[in-house]
Amino acid sequence: MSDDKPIDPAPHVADAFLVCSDATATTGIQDALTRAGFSVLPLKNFAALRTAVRERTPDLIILHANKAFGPELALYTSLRSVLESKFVPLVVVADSCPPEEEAMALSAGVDAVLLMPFEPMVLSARLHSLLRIKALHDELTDANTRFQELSRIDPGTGLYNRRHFFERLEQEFERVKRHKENLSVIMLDVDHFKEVNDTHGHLFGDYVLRLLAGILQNTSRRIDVVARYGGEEFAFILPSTTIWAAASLAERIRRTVAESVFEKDDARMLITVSLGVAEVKQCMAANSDHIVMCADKALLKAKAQGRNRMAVYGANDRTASAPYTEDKSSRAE
Ligand code: GH3
Ligand code: MG
Ligand code: MG
Repeated sequence: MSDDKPIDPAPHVADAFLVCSDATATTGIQDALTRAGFSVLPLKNFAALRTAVRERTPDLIILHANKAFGPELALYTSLRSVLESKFVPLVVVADSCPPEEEAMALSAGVDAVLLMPFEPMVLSARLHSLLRIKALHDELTDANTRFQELSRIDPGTGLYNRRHFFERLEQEFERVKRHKENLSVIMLDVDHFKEVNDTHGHLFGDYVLRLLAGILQNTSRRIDVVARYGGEEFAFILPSTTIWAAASLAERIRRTVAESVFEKDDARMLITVSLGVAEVKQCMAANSDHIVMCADKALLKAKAQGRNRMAVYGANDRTASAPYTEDKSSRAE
């Protein structure tokens, strides 16, 4: 193992945490690891390892066991919960290890057991083989995370999709039930959107929806969830928001959209939107679907009253905002 020659480290390949209470063994293992290209952080015991792992995640954890390590094993394998989804190979380097103990260690989650004295070349090869598995695992985890993110996003607008909308609404609904807070929802539908497609084609229609999505995102607050519900319909979750604050936001959105010009090349259009607002307590919503139904009813009211307006569920019709003075509904220019 360790010899007197100065250590000639290989190019850095990975970070290893080495847990070893014996100074001589630490030096021997650390030398071999350094020659194999590892940066090594020596640690005296499990408590030190636990603290170090909370600060940064190593690529590999090596545990030196100079006596029966069975009783300690549960402590080390419990680290998996601290590391969460990250895969960090756990290797035991043991002075001796009866087959039953080796089998138990591998079953408990240890990835390799190596016996002392080890051949540095074999140690290096074993650790590199574990790193290859780790690299594959990390790639898979990253791809999975990217996939999870993409599965929540509407590709046409970059906003959250309907699936994410309902997941979040469910969570917010549970929170409201526990903490008795306000929770409002806005449903928005573009007025006479068919005319946009009919006048300038579907590609321009897609472009208008993308631009509109940006306006909706910029007009709402960071804590709000803005989603494309489907087609030319959008939905907002407004946590900790009273019905009147939600109505005021809906009115601001209505006005901002009506004042925006949607243009590309020779195509130029103004559009308007209708919005329905509902609040959980006000509509006595029993579940997340119910609050969407209430906001939908308010939206229908806004449409029936002439479009380009917002309406509040449960309030009388006078609470619907006055229509925008100039009628710009989907008018081609
Ligand atoms: P209303 O004021 O009653 O809502 O009228 P509307 O024309 O907006 O409603 P309608 O439901 O009749 O038409 C909606 C249109 O939205 C028809 C559909 O082709 C169009 N649409 C839905 N999704 C998209 C999309 O992703 N891109 C484009 N370009 N058009 C879309
Ligand atoms: Mg619609
Ligand atoms: Mg519409």
